[in-house]
This record gives sequence, structure tokens and C-alpha cells, in this order.
Amino acid sequence: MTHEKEIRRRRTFAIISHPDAGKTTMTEKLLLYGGAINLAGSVKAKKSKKFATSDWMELEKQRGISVTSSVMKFTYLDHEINLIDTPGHQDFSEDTYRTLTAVDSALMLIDVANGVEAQTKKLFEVCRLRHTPIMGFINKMDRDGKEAFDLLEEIEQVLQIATYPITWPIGSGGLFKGVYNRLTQQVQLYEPAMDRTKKLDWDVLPVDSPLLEARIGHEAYQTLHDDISLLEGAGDAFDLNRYLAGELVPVFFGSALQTFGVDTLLQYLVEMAPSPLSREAVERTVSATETPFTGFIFKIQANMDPNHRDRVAFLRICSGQFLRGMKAFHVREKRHLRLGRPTQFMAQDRSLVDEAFAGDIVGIHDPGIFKIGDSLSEGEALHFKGIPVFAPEHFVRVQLLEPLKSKQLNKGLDQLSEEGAVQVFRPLHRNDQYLGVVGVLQIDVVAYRIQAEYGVDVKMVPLPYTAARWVSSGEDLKLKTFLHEQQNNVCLDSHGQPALLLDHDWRLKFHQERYPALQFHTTSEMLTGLA
Ligand SMILES: Nc1nc2c(ncn2[C@@H]2O[C@H](COP(=O)(O)OP(=O)(O)OP(=O)(O)O)[C@@H](O)[C@H]2O)c(=O)[nH]1
Ligand SMILES: [Mg+2]
Repeated sequence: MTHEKEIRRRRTFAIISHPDAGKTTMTEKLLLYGGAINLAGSVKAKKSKKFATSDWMELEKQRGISVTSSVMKFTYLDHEINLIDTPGHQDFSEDTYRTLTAVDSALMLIDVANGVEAQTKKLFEVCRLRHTPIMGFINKMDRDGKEAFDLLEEIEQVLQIATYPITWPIGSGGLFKGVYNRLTQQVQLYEPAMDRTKKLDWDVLPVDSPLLEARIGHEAYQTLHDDISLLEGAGDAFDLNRYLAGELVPVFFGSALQTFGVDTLLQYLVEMAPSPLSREAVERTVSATETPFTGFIFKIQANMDPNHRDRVAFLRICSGQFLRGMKAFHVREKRHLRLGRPTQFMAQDRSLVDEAFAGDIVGIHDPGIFKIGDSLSEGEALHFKGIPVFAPEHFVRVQLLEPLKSKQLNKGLDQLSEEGAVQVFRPLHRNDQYLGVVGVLQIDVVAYRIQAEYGVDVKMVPLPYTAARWVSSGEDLKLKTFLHEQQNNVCLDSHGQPALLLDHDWRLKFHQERYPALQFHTTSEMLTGLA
């Protein structure tokens, strides 16, 4: 197959939404249609001991929420699909935002009862900034919820974007009968599934079939025809280019849990979603069809496999071909290195990758050489743009409950900070460790992982700080004087850079006025030095 063909058959997308809209459930069902798993475990089905494939972390299984994004690869209708399930909770949005830099499109889930929720709106804004094409799926149609017309209006009003329903629901909740596909003029008929773990074949009838009325009942039949004439009367024809430009959301209806509407969604995703797009580097735009290999690291995850305690760096390939055993140029470190153990994921299940192409996401073994945002190439000094950096807003002191385990604690904190899960600060004159995070739940996750992955019990003691500022100055002496005066509030970050912890906004203003020779930075700009 030619290089260009390989790229054209790739789709790389993320599933986004407010917590609990059903992203992980949908991920499972997409995998089911991709033939990647035979039996979808049910999210939160604790008793059955079957867990969602993408919620692999022990903590995620316990709480039934996703705390970290997870990458999966499968094949569908001769297309190579890279799918990323993201956490919905805002405390983990750092991870989700970074993930969005690695995909070419997004699938937005909306809970039929809740409509467009706060976190969906935020994530949508991030996509809009990047002009990411978005498809919408109204989920949980097996439950009572808002009217379809109202939901579309809500999307258009709240998200300020045009919609085009490709499928249209017939009833909802207990009276949900199926969906009408406006592009094929066929109705897929729904029946509550007995077994939700298998791929299901649903009956399909043309909308003008005399059998349809008998199947869905007179009233539903009448409503459907009324709805269709309203829809056709109101809007324009579907415009693929507007979707690709990020100006229009094609909308689908269904139920992830009942595996209904998932096949149609996947079929159109493959048909319509963009194949790998070009990526902006500081130096130039890199097209996916270029021959030389390039890519960037958007996520690092330690201890995915409890038996191996290894660390994986997730690489989005931007151009060219990736081959197992190849050497690549690590731009930040200015040296060539071999990319070890390239891996593709089905959550816990991994397989080694022999070759991969632009658009693919590959995990590579990371012995501690990568940082989030690092670029790789065949030798060109490229710095891919767009990985956001976040300023921590919540701080705690780590209290070690087992004094003999400080070495393990340090190791754990170092690794989790390299992963980007937390920022570690060490006070100048105290033998302590402070942690800074964007969302408070991250602290729970760190405490849990320190215990589960490094065997150390800790207590997290809240600190009064609300912000950190990295301090620098062209005048060394002034910087030294300041750091000395402020020694009780100054810490070194994991790179040894001095950062001032602040409890009030006004204090920053005060320092800025009093020390004009100093600069106070919101981030450490640690990521590739260019963030
Ligand atoms: N009735 C019904 N319930 C659903 C459907 N899809 C998902 N659910 C349920 O909704 C709950 C949340 O589902 P998840 O898939 O974990 O949601 P999520 O979006 O991944 O949540 P976070 O990762 O925490 O943001 C679970 O109890 C699911 O079983 C559906 O189509 N119908
Ligand atoms: Mg989830």
C-alpha cells in the first residue's frame, strides 16, 4: 500500500464530554464493532468483575470514573482507528486538553436528559480554538430526556455552532423505537437489548415501507413523518466541508449502553472524519504526507502494567513512517536514540508495533528521557506547537506516614511529576515536599497511586497557597536577595527552578511593584523550553 493510502485510511479521534455522559461505555462499544474485544465489560458493573477496557487503573475501576485518558487502536472497514477515551471530570482536564492536541477530530457525547453540560462546553471551546471537526452523539436514548428539537437548539445556542442531525430519534425512554437515517432514508429499529455485551444486528426498514407503521405504531409513525417534513423544510442539505472546517456538528442519536446507534456512528466516522491533518511546528507546518518521520509526545504514563512498572511515552506520529527498532532525533536533547518497544494499546492488552504511519498513536518505552511536548524527527530541529501548560492552583504538603520509605516516596513523586500528573515543589530550607495541582481530585489520585504503585502511605496536608510563580531576573544579585527574603515561601521545582508560592493575588502585585527587576512567570515553561 502506498504511503498516501495508509494515511488516508487512518482516523484519530477523542471522545469528550461532561462526566458520566457515557464516553467509556461508548469506547467499549466502538471497540466491540471494531472487533477488538469480544465482550464489552460494563462500566461500574462491579459485581460482574468485568470492567471497562479503557478504565484500566485500579482507582478508575473502584470509582467508576475515568481519571486519565486512554488510547486504543482498532480496525474497522479497512480503516485504522486510533481512539482516545478522555476523563470528563474537570480536575483531570489537563490530561484531556493535551490529548486534544494529538487527534484530528472529536466525538462529543451528550446525555439526552442533561443536554449541553458545563464541562462539555469547555471542551468544545478547546476544540473550536483548534478548528477540530466534531461529531455529536446524543446518548442514553433508552432513558427519558429532552426533546430532540430542543437539544439541537440547545447545542446551537450554547455552543454557537450549526447542527445537522444525520439520524433522528423515534420516541425516547420506554417509547424509544429507533432512529431514522436522513441520508439513507432508512429506519433502524430498536428493542431493549437483553445482552448488552455483544454486537447486535438491528432490523432496518425503508421509511416508506408499509411494515414500518405496524412495527412502531401509528402515533410514532405519524410523529416521525411530521418531524421529517419539519427537518427537511427547515435546513440545508448536509455539508461535509462545513463539518471538516469545524463549523457544523453532524448529530446522531442512540444508546451506548444498549449498543444502539453505535454502528451508524462508526460508519459515518470512518466515512466523514478527517484523515491525519498537518501539524504546526514553530519552524513550519508539517504535512501528514511528508516522507520523513516526525512526531511529538503528548502524554506519559507510568506503571500501566503493575507487573512491569514501566513508563510509556505516547507519541502522535505527524508524518512519515515509524518502524520498529528505528532511531529518531530527540530534538530537545539534540541526539538520536532508538525508540524502544513500540506498543499499541487495547487498554491492558498491548501488542508490539512493526510499523505505524502519520495519525497513529504509539506508546514507546520511556526510561526517563521524554517530557510532555517533546518532538521527534529524522534530524530536523522541529518543535511541535500547541501542548498547553497549566499553572497549579491547589497545594498540599506530603506527610510521609512511614519514615523509612522516603526513598520510594521520592521516586514515586519524581515519576508522577514527569508524567505531568502533579507538580512537585521542595521548600528551600525544609526537608519537605509540596505538591501543586490544577484540580483537587488529582491529589487523591496521587495519594492513591503512591500507595498502590510505590507502596508508601502518605497523608496530604492542605497548604494555604493558591498560585505559584516562577521567578527569574537578568540581575542575579537582586534575584538572590529576593529569594533570601522570601525563603519561607520559595520552593525549587523538579527542575531546580525557583518558584514562589502565593496565598493571595495582592501579594503578587506587591512583589511586582517592589521588585521591578524580577519577572514572575505563570508556568515553568519546562515543556521543550518553547511552551
Ligand atoms: N441508560 C443508559 N445508561 C448509560 C448509557 N451509556 C452509559 N450509561 C451509564 O452512564 C454511566 C456513566 O458511563 P461512563 O461510560 O462511565 O461515563 P464517562 O463519560 O466515561 O464518565 P467519566 O469518564 O467519569 O467522565 C454508567 O453507569 C453507564 O452504564 C446509555 O446509553 N443508557
Ligand atoms: Mg470514562
